[in-house]
Amino acid sequence: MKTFVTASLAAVSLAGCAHAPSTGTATDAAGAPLVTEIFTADPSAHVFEGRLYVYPSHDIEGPALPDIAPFLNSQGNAFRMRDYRVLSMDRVGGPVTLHPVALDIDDVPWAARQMWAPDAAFKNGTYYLYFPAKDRQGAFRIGVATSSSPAGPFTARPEPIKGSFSIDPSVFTDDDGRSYMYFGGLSGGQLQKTVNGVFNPDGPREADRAPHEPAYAPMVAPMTGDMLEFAEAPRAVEILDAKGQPIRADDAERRFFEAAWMHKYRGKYYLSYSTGGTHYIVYATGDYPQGPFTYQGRILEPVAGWTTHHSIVQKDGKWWLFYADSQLSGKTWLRNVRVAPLEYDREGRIKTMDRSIKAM
Ligand code: FUB
Repeated sequence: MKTFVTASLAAVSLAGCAHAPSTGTATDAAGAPLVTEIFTADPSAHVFEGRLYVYPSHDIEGPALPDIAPFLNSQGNAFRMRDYRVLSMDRVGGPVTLHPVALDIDDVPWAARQMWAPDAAFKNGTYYLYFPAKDRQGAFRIGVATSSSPAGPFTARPEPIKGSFSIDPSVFTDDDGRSYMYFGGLSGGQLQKTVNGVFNPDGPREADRAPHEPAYAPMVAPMTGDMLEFAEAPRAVEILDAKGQPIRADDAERRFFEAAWMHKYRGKYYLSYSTGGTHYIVYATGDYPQGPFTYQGRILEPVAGWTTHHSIVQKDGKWWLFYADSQLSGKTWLRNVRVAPLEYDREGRIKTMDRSIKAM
């Protein structure tokens, strides 16, 4: 795990009232946290009704969850999240509203623990919140909840999406109206322990894959018209190198780990993701939403903390990278969402950003 040196960690109050919206913290294109009342991470940003909405994980303090049946052989037990709070703002740099609880684990009939990185979508007058959580058998599944408002509250469906597994759902709607879910995450995200959709808690570790084999890949599935189920069985997305060969399992600086995100720029599909233990956000491009994709380069250099997870959105003609780091807390599992301008060069390549906060 990477260690960052910060001479003084800010002492911040993160008590935050869960029941009332609060407004006032200004976003900062220079990268200040969007809110400090609570810890937030894994930001999925969208423009709904002309306003920027951010759907983050809500990190909470407390001891790591126990590694007991049926949650044996878990990793990531410090990420013990129980609910979702939505952030919104008129524009980057404007005041941020921290909305009340949008969905609580007690209101999700099938979920037992660990509500990790969510995403949201809008179709036919309804807002959809997609979220992973462990079920009572210890397997990550992906749920969906609906609302008439982008900030919720959301009402969860009684069962997870059929055929869903692992973590980090993100939903992209193409210009033709078709929507796709990308998902998956290694190690604690269980992708490597789910074969043909069946979760095996004693299944392989990521390291068990031979170095020369293709790396694990994010999954993709088209959504049904009502956005509540997969229209087809999920399949692995192909990520290739410049020679058309699959990125290999031992290619730690380029291979997929978690946090898949799709956006479209000048007619090309950009699949971005985290490389996990090498702590980069990287991207690959392709001509179709389900791939194949060709690796292009880095978007974000490592930030403070082990995880790195982002989203990319256009607002008022400008592109933005939402990301999170652990600079304020000094603890990997207590993060703060930030935002930075994202730029392309003339060929459509994304310029690499270094948002690491150096020793002060
Ligand atoms: O926040 C919990 C997990 O950490 C997310 O699902 C991953 O993407 C990583 O950020």
